[in-house]
Amino acid sequence: MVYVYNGLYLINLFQAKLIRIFLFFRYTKVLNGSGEIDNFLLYATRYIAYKRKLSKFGGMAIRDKIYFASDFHLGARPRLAIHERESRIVRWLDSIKADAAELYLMGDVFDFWFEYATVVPKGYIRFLGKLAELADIGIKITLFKGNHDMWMFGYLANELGATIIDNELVIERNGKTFYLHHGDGLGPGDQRYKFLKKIFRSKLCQWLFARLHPNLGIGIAQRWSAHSRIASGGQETFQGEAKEWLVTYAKEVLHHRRYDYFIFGHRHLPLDIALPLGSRYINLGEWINYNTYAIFDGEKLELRKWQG
Ligand SMILES: [Mn+2]
Repeated sequence: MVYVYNGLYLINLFQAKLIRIFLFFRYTKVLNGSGEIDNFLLYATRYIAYKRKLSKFGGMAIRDKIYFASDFHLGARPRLAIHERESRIVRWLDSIKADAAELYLMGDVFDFWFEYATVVPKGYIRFLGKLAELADIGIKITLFKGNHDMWMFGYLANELGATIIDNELVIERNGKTFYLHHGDGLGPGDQRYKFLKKIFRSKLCQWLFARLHPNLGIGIAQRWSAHSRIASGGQETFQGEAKEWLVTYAKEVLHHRRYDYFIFGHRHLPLDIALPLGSRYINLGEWINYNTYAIFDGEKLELRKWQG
């Protein structure tokens, strides 16, 4: 170790170097932003603080958009590998992170979901992790029960702070009114499903199902849901306005009360149809064939396709 004498103390060369650097900055004068002469140290400190503030502000765009998507059917196994579909959804969620205030996932997010008192279905960790990330930065998440995942109870509400919606939800944003529903069991016809929905949603049915060992219960459910058209990758076709039962349903609702937008999933077909009274019916499509979602920017609602 080499020591030098600085007039007061014996210090080593490294310390001497630090002191020289400090003195250089302390006594070098610079012009600050207001045209005054500052010492460099003060200037540098202020400059760094200013830059940090700027990047914090600049990096945090104002989050004021509302996003809607539906029918991911995570866990269904048509054509594309399960993880590819999951990561596509995760990329989309990541892309909305910058400007989303609220996210509405409108049912059939999972191809099957059941919560036992101490057990939840395996899988979807990247998806759930991304949702948690969105929730943690303050994006409000609302999950609707679909016909495939009607058995969501407290788990996702606790983990994500998400709001779970049983049936319809009416919201008003920026003076526009929204009628939101997964879309199952509405409109004319399909008496069989409407009956089954009542049974499946009953406390007794849920209690009985929970008595089955998860390997058995979830196994049966997965085999059943594998028979659905979406699980085989099938695409829906437009039936014409008169036969589209959710159009009929929305028109019926409009007799009693006007909404600007009716947003549904379930139909697995992206649709944007003008209704009476300047209202619109939006169907969010699904994420096996279409990858569509809706975005509300405070003034207009748009149905878009995720290309990422
Ligand atoms: Mn569905």
